Amino acid sequence: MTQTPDTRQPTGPQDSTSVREVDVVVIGAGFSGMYALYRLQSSSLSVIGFEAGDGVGGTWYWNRYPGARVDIESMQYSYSFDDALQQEWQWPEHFSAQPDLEAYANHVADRFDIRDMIQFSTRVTQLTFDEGSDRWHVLTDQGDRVTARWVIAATGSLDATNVPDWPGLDDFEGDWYHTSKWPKDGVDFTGKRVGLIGTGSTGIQVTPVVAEQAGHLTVFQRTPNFSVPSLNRPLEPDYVEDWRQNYSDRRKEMRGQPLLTMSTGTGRSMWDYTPEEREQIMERAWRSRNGFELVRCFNDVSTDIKANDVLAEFVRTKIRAIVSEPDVAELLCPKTYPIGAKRICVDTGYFESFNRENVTLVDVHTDPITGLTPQGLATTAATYELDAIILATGFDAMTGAMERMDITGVGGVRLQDKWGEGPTTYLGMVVSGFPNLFMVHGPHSPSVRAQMIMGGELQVDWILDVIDRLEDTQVSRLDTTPEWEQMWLQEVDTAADRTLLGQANSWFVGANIPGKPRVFMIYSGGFDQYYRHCTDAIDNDFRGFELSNRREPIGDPTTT
Ligand code: NA7
Repeated sequence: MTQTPDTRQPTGPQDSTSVREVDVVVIGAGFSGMYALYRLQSSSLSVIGFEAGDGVGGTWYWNRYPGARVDIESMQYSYSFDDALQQEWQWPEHFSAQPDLEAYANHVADRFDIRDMIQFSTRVTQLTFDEGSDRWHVLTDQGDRVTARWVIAATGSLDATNVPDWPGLDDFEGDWYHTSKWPKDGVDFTGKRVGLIGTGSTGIQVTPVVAEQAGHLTVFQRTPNFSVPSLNRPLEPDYVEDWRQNYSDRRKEMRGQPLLTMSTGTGRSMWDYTPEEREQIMERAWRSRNGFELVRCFNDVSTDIKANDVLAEFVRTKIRAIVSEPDVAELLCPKTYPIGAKRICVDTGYFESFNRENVTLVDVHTDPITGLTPQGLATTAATYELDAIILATGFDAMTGAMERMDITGVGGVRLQDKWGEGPTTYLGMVVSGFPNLFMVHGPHSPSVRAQMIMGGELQVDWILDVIDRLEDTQVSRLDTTPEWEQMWLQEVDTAADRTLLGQANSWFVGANIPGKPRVFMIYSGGFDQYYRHCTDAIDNDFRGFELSNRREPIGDPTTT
């Protein structure tokens, strides 16, 4: 896999002896990191942003695989902080493709002069807390040494790639690609025998596009997924105008919603309706072009297994109607977990792809992959000759990005060790023993269980409000305690227990990574509730936090 070097940014290694001092380091220039930098522009704090990629956009910079597209409506999946921006930006389609999202990120970076605040092609490799000065010492892979009073890790929920530990990967004589590290120049699969492993949101988006190009596409499926047709199309001018005229009210409404999106559901129980009425409502939702809103057409689908079964069977019936070969259709029907317990996918012709002559589905649940060979891939049942392999195998989600940085907090404790049995946080944003370090979309926050651009804005607003208040009162250290982490863990578990989310082996519970502790990693009580917890904590005299001031001269623990 190759990445094209970016010549736009001067990012060479720094003089390894010089240590830069700033007030705030922001890690990551995805949508949340960019918003943090934008907000910090107007503060008196000095700031530097580090970004591993050579451009802005985060998830939408890295995930440039064929078919990459967001599963939330474009008019909603955008920043809300600036009305002029939302009035002027023109989304081409109802569900935006990766190039449009990346273009939007670049537009925002230029429009608000954010780019100069970021050092690109620079990965933060080490964070060490200096207890003497209450500062973080930050090292990068470019040799930068920076100290900061505050660190905002906007490193994303889905950044650390999961490449399964199969024997033979290095011996494979063809090319292999992980979808989230896709070459910038694209890949030409014309006439090739391509293997695609993984049928999550990503694999489901890749399949129809690569099927059009490849000589033959073999899809290796371990677990089938529920997917709804996006019915994507160009945005109609009247629709856009309507949104523009009502943006302010709609954003307000979205902020009060659990998923930070406009709800199109009935808001009522499935059992309030006759079977015929239910069928009509589900059919309307299937054709509604509102993506995963299907799971919200009744308010008990995510909590009542019987209601869930009815909707799941509705989708299975759709799959059986689309896929002409009954055995293949049956294999594509999810039956082992409730609908919505894994994030439901939104596709463009996924199930239809299996009606093509050049697409084959292979069940690697029954016959698992045993490894790669020089010529292709082997399962316990057969071998497959392939010219190229696409890994749509997902991420070491939620904790991976943080754990892959070497983070050492108070008393020399490493974050990886502290999280050995699963992550602990307070409000999904801070970790006890790791003072002055904030995470955006971190474990135990709503993360992907809400519209992530607006969720990121709200978390960043909260973080900067905290920093502002502490700066005013000369507090140099903000920490939380293990007791408050346990309280929040309980809150996360209680919210999850009210739903059916725990019944799937998904990355929500870390089940996709062998050996990862199985704990619920996402706050699923709704962003509206979540934010109430966050603001209440500040309003109640920083409930759950320990504040202190022990600012002393700066040492440099990385040199000792
Ligand atoms: P996901 O949803 O984690 O999907 C990864 C897929 O890869 C899934 O089908 C996995 O099967 C499969 N997988 C992973 N490891 C293996 C091995 N060892 N063998 C066979 N198959 C494997 O990642 P995505 O990138 O699709 O989507 C991530 C999020 O992005 C998504 O939820 C949206 O929020 C956007 P499994 O289901 O674990 O059996």
